Amino acid sequence: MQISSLLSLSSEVRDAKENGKPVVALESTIITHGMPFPKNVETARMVEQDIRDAGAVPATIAVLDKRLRIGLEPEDLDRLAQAENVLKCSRADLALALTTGQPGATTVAATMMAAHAAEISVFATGGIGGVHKGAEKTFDISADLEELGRTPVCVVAAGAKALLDIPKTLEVLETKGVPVVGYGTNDLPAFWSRQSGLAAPYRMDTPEEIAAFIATRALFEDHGGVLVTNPVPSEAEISQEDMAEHIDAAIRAAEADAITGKDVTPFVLAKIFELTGGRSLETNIALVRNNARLAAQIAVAQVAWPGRSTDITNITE
Ligand code: PSU
Ligand code: MN
Repeated sequence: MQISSLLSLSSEVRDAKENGKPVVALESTIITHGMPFPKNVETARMVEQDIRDAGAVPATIAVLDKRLRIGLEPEDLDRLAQAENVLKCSRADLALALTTGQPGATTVAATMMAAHAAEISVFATGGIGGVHKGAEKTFDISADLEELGRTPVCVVAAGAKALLDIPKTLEVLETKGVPVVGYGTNDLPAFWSRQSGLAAPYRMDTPEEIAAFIATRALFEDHGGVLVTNPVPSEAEISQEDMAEHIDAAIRAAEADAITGKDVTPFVLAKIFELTGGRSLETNIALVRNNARLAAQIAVAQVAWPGRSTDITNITE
């Protein structure tokens, strides 16, 4: 049996694959565990359309009926967004949802695995998981970082949320050999805010430059992922000072309720939405759409780059 026997492509993705059109992967945990209904499904639809408008094809990834779905038909997206027993699937959980038949939403880590299996190399999301504040005590480090270190997919995100320990997250990414690119910025974006106050390790200013960089990196075996951080549009930004107290309160609430493991991120996100009275949700929507547009531009630019060739007989001096 091969991984391809588990995949089901949407009609749109199948057509794109057959005709060599650029495809952008999208995760589904943001739909089921990251945003409340009905904003979650409205956003998912808008994000898919943003990708089409930029000349690429969206592939929202999830597990339904024991199939790893690469692209969801509109009725499946609605079904997923309203289902109540959805398993949050990271690397550890993906095969479980595929075996039991429980619907599964994919995190950044699991979406990278699925995208790679379907030969999709660009993926747009909101924010990645990272090293949580207090990780020196809790050891809470997202499997997303491990996946970025091993799976060759370019993830476009708005940086790391300030509920994470951003300096430690950067250190782990460096250890795992993940290039972190600031798109049009020298300062690493911090999700709701355009700036974290930390330097972005690299800066690139065009989708073409990013596509060329990915193609060069792909010439090496086991090169792993690339993280492109794209600042939220200024008009939707919330300053770090404005967010700080809400983040602290949300983390304290998680501690008080003894939330651990994979429940931490969804719990803290829901608490922050509640505390900001929906303002953080509007920012979240704006930045995901912005990332989808950039990911589509990168996927379009990649068409100019031929795939990896392992023929070493044509080595030149
Ligand atoms: N950060 C966000 N929104 C999200 C997530 C993270 O701003 O929806 C989701 C993503 O799916 C990410 C996952 O991959 O949470 C990370 O979860 P954990 O920290 O449990 O690895
Ligand atoms: Mn965790």
